[in-house]
Amino acid sequence: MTFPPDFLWGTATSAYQVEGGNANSDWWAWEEAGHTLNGDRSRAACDWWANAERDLDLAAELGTNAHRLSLEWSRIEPEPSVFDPEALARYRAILEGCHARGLEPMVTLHHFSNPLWLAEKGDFNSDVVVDYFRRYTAKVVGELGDLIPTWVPINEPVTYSVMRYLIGAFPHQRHTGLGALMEGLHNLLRCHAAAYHTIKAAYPAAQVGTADNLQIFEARPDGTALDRWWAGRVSRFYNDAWPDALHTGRFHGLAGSRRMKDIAGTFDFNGINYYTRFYVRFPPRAGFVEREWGPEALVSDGDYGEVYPYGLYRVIDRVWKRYGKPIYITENGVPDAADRLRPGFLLDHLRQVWQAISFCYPIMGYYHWSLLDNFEWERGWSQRFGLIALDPETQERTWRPSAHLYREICRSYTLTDDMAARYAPEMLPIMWPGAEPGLSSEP
Ligand code: IFM
Repeated sequence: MTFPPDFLWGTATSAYQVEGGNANSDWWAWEEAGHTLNGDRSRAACDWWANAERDLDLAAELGTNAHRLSLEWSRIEPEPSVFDPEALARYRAILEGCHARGLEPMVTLHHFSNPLWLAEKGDFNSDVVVDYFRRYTAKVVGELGDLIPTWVPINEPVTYSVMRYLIGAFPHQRHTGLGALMEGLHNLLRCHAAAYHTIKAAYPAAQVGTADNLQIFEARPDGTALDRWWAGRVSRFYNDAWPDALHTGRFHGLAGSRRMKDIAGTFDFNGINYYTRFYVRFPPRAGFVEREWGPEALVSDGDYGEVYPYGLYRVIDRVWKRYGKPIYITENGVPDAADRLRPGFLLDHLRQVWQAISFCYPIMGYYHWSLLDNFEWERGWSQRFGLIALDPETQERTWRPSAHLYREICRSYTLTDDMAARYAPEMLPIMWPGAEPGLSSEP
């Protein structure tokens, strides 16, 4: 299974999860207040603020040619309207480091973390956020724009809002509940549009898009008609509300829709962060989705979810049919400390991407989440998504078998039965039924 020669092979990280020491962020205060599993703290995380270059070297050794990273707003603007030249210089060095290693950067401006001062002003539940976000973006564009070909203003806005306002697992101020969620999403959309126009005014050729957490929501096979109806509602809100709004300029909330100025068409590509499938029942029990799966399902660490590769093909198809834009897989990965599932996960998800490309869906690149284990938000260090294992105490890095597999894939632009035979033999009958291992590598 061969990929196009201009395909982008990447890994993805986010600033707060890897940099360490982000004491001006609302997440730092949230950790201090004891809101993470086992009281875990990010502390030095993967030590990127001091030494991102060590891991960029690993990304290059992996054979990748792209990396998705984010900028930490609370470092760049530690106080309202005060920008830190040293932080900007450090990001310039990191971005130059990407280019020097042949890693094309995709940069996210907001990945779940806010400056504390902004949180105190009500962040996305206050109108002031839009102007602040526009100014922050303008500063980044002015200082770093020459190094950034591809931008994502906001990572996973719907997930972020659900985690804050409905589940309460992410830092939030006074505001929770559905009303606050809708208001927050509305302001996030305004921020996205402000960033899009700011970037495009300075760099018309830059590509600006989304990174939406798109999952499969469906009724269990033995579910009722009501379950199926509810699954459709949940999917339309969770998967479609944000990209639909950017596409049409109309935001469909839970209680009706409203037209928004200057947002229609403010994306050049769809970024898909795909992880799993959720079964949905009506009436919902806790929250609005269930964590359940069939008896055969492969389930990742901490019951994060089932491994459901075909779901990636399904979300690609949905996004292409709705929006017709180029597509990047901006995240895809699995928490799997023992690397029990990841090799097969990689092969089978990439097979879905290959199949979509073969059917002429415009998939431009794939960014595996994540390059190395990092701080997994409210679940702290309990979930290990890295191709490379990290011991946060010693900062020791160890290649998991799937890192070696990904290197073979990135270097050869292929998936072969021989790779499956060596890294994930259980995939042979699934991906190459009837094949004898090794045949595809014969001349
Ligand atoms: O670690 C997160 C990331 O920050 C956003 N997408 C999902 C990942 C795994 O949960």
